[in-house]
Amino acid sequence: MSTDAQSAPAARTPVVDPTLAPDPATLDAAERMSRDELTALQTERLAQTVRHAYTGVAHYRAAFDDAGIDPSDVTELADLAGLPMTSKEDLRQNYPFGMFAVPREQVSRIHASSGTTGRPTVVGYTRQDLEMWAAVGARSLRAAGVRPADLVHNAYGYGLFTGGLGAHAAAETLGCTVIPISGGMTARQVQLIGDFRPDVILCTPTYMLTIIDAMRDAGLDPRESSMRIGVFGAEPWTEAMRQELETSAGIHALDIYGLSEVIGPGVGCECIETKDGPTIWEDHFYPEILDPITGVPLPDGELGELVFTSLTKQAMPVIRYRTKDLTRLLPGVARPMRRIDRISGRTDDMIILRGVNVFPTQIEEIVLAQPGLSPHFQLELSRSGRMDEMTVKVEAEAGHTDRDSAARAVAHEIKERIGVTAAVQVVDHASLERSAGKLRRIYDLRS
Ligand code: DLL
Repeated sequence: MSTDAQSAPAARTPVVDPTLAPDPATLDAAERMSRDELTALQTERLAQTVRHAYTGVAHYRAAFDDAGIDPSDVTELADLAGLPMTSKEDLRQNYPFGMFAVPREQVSRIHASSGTTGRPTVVGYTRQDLEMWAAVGARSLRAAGVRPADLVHNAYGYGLFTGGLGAHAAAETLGCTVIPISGGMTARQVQLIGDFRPDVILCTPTYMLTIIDAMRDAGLDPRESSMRIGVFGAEPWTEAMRQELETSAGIHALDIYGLSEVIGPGVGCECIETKDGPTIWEDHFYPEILDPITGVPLPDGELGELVFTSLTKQAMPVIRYRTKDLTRLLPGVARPMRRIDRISGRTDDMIILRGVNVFPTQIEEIVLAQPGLSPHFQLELSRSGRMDEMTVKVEAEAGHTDRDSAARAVAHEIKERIGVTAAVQVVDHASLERSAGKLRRIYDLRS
């Protein structure tokens, strides 16, 4: 992926602040394993998972038989490369419960993606899966600097979305007090943050922007709030957004990664002492990076599509599930397990504008670096004749008047750094739709 590699965010040099690290005695045994011990555990669990998926799921049995693979052939991690991949489409075709590897009565919980296009993606969990999820979630929050007894304001949406209940169980398991506020009704959230004085907030990065704005609207200074840490995920965000959230709210902003098909929030999480991209909890989720076009595995360090094989899941094991998320695998720093770089985008969200690949995260970095502009922006795609056009609509900061020069500066940076011409409209403060969870960035008016 040479063009995307050029546009990938630069790898950060980790700034290690050991004073923020959790007490090593509180880490899970797997977080302290050597690479060799981890490899042995992964190998054993991979063989079990492959057998379980083959026996329990007709889809996997057919896919393995078609590829001429017997589960007993899988004896080492390198054998993964020969196994068939799984896509969201496979899950849709087996809607609703066809990917379950255990009888439905053994499934304790169902979640599902919102499914804006076509059927939703359904996922299931046994009791043991829910315990594993809560444990990796608790591990994630601890890595992010959350501590037992912290008061946690959980503004991820509750319901079929895995964010709310997933983060909830994680915080309870760590020993925190949880406020299950869910998303929306932002004025009320601001009121309760003032009254309850939480230490931690859990929500999407764009919803945190909404909360920050609402605090200011209420005449409050977000930097004066009780909150110390925010654990943000469920949508791509940038290093520039981290700076914005940290300075506007006076918090540490950490990146938590996950997806429903693999488990939910807590597939990996950033460590507060390094803030250098989510550490993947490799004892449960085995990551690979593939060339998104050819499907060929790429070495660590190269940018491509993230693919996961679950190693311990019972209800819905996944073999080489293609996430469509673009990133690269990096060596472990705060833990021996590998990290991923920030997700630079999803293959789904890649805009191809006159032959150039553009990701919303690239625009985010440019907008956030421009004085006088707020972090709220949208991308509108339209067609004039045979030409595709992109308009960046971005809000001016309250009181900022020189909109023309801000618009020109953003257009110039887009041309310089991405290589495409875009129209830039600086619109009124508070005129664009605010996020209540996962924000929609792209408005495609072409069809
Ligand atoms: O969004 C799970 C989650 C909830 C993660 C809360 C973190 C916090 P899904 O709805 O299945 O699950 O969406 C998964 O969201 O494939 C990515 O494209 C995106 N995503 C999740 N976390 C991040 C992140 C939840 N930290 C999809 N950075 C994934 C970038 C993320 N993208």
